[in-house]
Amino acid sequence: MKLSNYKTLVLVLLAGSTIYSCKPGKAGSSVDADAAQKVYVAPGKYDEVYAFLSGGFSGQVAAYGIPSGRLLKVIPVFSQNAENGYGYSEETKPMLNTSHGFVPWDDSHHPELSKTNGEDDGRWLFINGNNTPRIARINLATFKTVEILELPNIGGNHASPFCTENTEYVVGNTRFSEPLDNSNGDVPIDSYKKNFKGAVSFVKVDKDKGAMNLAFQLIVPPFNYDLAHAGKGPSHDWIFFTCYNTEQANTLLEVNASQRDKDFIMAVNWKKAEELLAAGKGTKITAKYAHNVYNENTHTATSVLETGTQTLDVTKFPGLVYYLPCPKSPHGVDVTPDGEYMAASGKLAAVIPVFSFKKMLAAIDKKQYDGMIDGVLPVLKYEDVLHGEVKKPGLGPLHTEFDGKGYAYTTMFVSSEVVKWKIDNLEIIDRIPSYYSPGHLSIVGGDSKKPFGKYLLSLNKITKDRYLPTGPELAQACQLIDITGNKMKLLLDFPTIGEPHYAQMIPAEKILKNQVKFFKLEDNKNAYVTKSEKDTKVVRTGNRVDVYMTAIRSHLAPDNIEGIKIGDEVYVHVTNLEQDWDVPHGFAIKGASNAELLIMPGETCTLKWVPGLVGIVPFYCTDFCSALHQEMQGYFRVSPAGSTVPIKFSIGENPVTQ
Ligand code: K7E
Ligand code: CUA
Repeated sequence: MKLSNYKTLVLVLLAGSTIYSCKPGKAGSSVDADAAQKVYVAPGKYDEVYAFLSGGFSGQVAAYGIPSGRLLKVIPVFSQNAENGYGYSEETKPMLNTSHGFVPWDDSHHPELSKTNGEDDGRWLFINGNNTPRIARINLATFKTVEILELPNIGGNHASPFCTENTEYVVGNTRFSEPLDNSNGDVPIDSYKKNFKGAVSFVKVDKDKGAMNLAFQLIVPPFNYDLAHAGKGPSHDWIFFTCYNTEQANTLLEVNASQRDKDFIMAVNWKKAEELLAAGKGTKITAKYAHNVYNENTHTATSVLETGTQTLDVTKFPGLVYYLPCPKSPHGVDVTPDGEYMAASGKLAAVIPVFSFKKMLAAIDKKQYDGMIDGVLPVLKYEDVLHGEVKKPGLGPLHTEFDGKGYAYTTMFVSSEVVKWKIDNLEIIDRIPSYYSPGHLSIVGGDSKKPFGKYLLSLNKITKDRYLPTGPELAQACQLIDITGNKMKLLLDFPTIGEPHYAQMIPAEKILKNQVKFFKLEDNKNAYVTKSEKDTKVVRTGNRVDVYMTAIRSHLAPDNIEGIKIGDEVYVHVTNLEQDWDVPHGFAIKGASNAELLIMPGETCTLKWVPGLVGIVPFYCTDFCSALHQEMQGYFRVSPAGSTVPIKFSIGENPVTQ
């Protein structure tokens, strides 16, 4: 979230508060004496943990090694990435298709690891596109984005993507309620209460392949839905969403959506939704949304425009949703490893309410409600569902994770600290200042059934005075905290890309064992693959020219190409013939209004080039691949439109004689 959202909050909370200081000053940090030793990963040694941080407004995901904080890779997801041609190559452009056309950017907030039996399994990482609502899936064997599914009927895919216990679904909910896509959206904005709706998307995930499809959407009241977490163990069938703006305001939300003393946690019984759909109770509505899949055999993405989705209007099916009152504009909702408690964080609340799942079921049984929403959706009584409140936790609680030893850790945005508390008796055990204003935090496996504990990352919003200044915008901030002892210990600050909202951390061995080192050339099914140098060719079809090129240390073949004319569209399909780990080749053409290609061993990538000037145009490999990398180059000859220079290509002809 952006700081401006907090202006009112800060003012409200700071009035009358002198205990806490949220303002970055020249605070030193109490770094433990052995901190350096704990984060030192000797040259040649691997880190213990992978951390995947959302890039926020960069639209990407970044992978870091923990405890060193070393950046390992930026995984392009929603934004074009010139570094490796993602979203620029012909093969990957379709990944960024949407119902609005080609959208080369998004705002990514919440990475979510796939789960098996409630534990992180290291197979896939999901992440939300917040702005143009989408969910992406990254294959953690290749660190490539392999699927992006657009979500219809919603605006701001913020409460997303959260996995159910066995990744049966990844679920997303709307931040901005809006008229459904199949209705007339040309309505006055102040007809909000009448015409606007929320929609919860349930995306089914194939158990073996990971393939996603939008199974159904629940049509819900037009609140703003913020975050979610699925149940586990006893609460397996449920998923919980925070909602704010239950006032249903459509303007000046910082005031109008903060009127009520309590907003809600919406508890959804997704098993029940499945039963209703199986019984044919769903209503199919038209909706347009793109579904983009990257095939790892053809190394090519395809984009399909889907046309409809199943829906269930929750007001028509009793028992599908219940509301738990939750103090003041709740943000995060987090379920304990045993699936028994839900900790919620009200941004304007003075306590952290912790709800009991068992009590929630009992309250549902009792049917003594605290009123109904829209006349039919039960609101449970706060006292009936409450396990208890963490008192005086600090100011501006946002997000909570767990260490698996009975403790919870919550970020306090306004009072700039991480607070450790005990789940059973709700006592505060420890607090540690963070520098400054933490949003999410992440513990290794901290939202799963089996937290690994050990490390906590505090993902901070302000870095003033932490790093060397870099002009008006300072580096983004992250802090590593040791949670092995009773007291938390600050180990390390390290800067990150974009704005890291949330992160997921996982022991490295779970990812290492599946790593793909190169793509087998024999399995390459790209339509334009060239499997050996002798098959390289240049083919003209009208004004389209296809160049079938290969790359291997240290030449590109062919490397002399003539017969290209102004008015041509040239597609250069480069196959990297290497069959070894970490030998990508790059490819770039002078003046091409496009990025380079970075072709993995065994892969084929295509650069589209429309030559604009007559002359000789050099091309070369951009990745320093061998001692003779600088020799890995060639020339196109571009002739005027209507020229009769024939297509000609070669390598090694016209040798130099002394
Ligand atoms: Cu709290 Cu988008 Cu997860 Cu930012 S959200 S902090
Ligand atoms: Cu291939 Cu440099």
